[in-house]
Amino acid sequence: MDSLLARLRGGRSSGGEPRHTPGKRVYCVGDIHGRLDLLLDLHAQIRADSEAFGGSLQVVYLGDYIDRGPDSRQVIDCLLAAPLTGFEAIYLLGNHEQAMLDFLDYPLEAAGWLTFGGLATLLSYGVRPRRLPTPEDLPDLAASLRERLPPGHLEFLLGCRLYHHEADYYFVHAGIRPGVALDAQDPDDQMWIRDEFTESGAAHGAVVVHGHTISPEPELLPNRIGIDTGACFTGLLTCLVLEGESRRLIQARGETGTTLDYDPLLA
Ligand SMILES: [Mn+2]
Repeated sequence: MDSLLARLRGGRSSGGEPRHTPGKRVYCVGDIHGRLDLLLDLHAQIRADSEAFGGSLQVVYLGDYIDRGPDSRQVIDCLLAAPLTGFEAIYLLGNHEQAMLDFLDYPLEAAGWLTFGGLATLLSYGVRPRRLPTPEDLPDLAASLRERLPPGHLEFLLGCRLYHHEADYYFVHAGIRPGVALDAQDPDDQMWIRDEFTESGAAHGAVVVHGHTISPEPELLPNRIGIDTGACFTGLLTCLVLEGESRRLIQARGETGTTLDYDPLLA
């Protein structure tokens, strides 16, 4: 009955507006895609914004830290250094991180990664293919990447979580499959789903905060909040700030990105 009521209320478990845990402020960061410049700018803004807050602080990163932009390795280094002192940090897994992990284990089957941003990540780790990779080059490229991963990077990627559900909010990289319970979602949907989720007006039992599908402006809808503003292409990295019933945005703006490819269907 409770969950039925929550569904009817569009993600609110207790009536009224969706709210987060009392006494807590959450900063949720969208898809970074190798834009260290924007991440550093955003962290500085988050530090300044949170200075006077007396409650507990949390930062949730929505995944897609790597690929496309120029500084994938440096972004992971930055996250590993946990520069937001005093914050509980939650790192979610994006489809691009999963694609990199797949490439390390199965270079031939997962070669598609190189065509949707992975080449930029290889370069950031100092792996420089001498030519456009052919199938016979792939095992060596994966081995070189594994060799060059600094200590902690693989562990970081393997430690990323698929979702974080707290109070009236459910954080996930891509989204969820409408009609399936939040605790029964498929990892492929959580990392990859697109239109079936973004075009659904259904109440999901929590407000789903996600990245993955680029929109020029953040989308604050009754059933979901999308904050992938396409940092690597647009130079705009978005952070959603949740506290009680309030929602606001902080954004880092930089130069329009230069990337190795642009296929929004694969973002
Ligand atoms: Mn994605």
